Amino acid sequence: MSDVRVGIVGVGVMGADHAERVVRKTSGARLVAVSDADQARAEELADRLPETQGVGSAARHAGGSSYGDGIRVVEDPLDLIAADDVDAVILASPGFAHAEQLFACLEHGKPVLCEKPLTMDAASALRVVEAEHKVGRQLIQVGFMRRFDPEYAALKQLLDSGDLGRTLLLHNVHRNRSVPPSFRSEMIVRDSMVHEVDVARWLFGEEITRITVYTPKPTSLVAAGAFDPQLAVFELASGAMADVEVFVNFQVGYEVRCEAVAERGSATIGLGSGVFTRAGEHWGGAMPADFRVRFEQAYDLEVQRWIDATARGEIDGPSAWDGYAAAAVCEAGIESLSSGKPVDVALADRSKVLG
Ligand code: ISE
Repeated sequence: MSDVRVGIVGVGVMGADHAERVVRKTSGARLVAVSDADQARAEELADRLPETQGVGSAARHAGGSSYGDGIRVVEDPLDLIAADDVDAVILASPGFAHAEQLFACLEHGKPVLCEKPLTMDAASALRVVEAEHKVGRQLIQVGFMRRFDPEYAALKQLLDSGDLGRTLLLHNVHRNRSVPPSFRSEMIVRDSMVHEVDVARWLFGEEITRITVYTPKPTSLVAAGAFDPQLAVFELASGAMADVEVFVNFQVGYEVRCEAVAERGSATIGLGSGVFTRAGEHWGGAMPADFRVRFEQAYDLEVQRWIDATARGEIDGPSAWDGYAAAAVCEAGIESLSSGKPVDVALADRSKVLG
């Protein structure tokens, strides 16, 4: 079977990481084109990547030989999406560019793994869901990679088994070492907290109906006026609740934890209990520097399973609806961030939209 030929739009931190992943670690895939608003960055990446690609890909079956044709740099992302030699697209461009690029993927029938957020607001995300529905098959998978993390997957399995009874509460912690000054308070909701929004919907298997975002005393280590950390409470349709602390300038390292409280016990993941050392005058383990390190395995599994599903003409992960539902919660969250009040989530009726 021939490889899925992948094009990547946006090769900043995440897009470049995915490019390395497709080229070096993913079987059945070949990176053929990249595009970025910063052309020099795209060229530098294309030059840096090896010509021989893949783990068990056609290149390997052919004895590991190079295909001989390098990775093309395409100036206009819409040209990359339309290109005949691109079978599937990874969108790692900034969120504000997603809507137009997703519509182009749908128009050309291209399967797409779209980094979160799906789009910038609920209305445009719903238009994407409706447009995909018109195409008649699921082409969009959203990059909520935590669903592929072995720890999160084990937690989901445990909760779904019913061994602990019904799940009642989730307590989440989400800390980044630091973010650039351009990462505004709303982005903490839309780009960071959105992960817990998806985790809560996924673990409980139901929608979030209301969100309150509190703004505790801010850190003095970022520009005045930034709301960091934030504390949010999600209310779910059944009355279950989830809380999350998101603190993106924590200074120390990357830390993501989730504790589920159920009727007959609780379960916690993200304790980082890898190798524990006693050396010098320290004891303990290492903290990952950022999400690429902490969720490396999740990203690898996500992309491999997306490629395998693409080859079968399917998706295998969070859908456009999941991206839309998260966008609707974040929109309400951003409103709550400024009002300080609980805000109801306005979500379209799924059965009416998807039939
Ligand atoms: C980033 O975009 C991510 O997706 C990370 O998982 C998250 O921890 C970070 O806060 C976001 O900026």
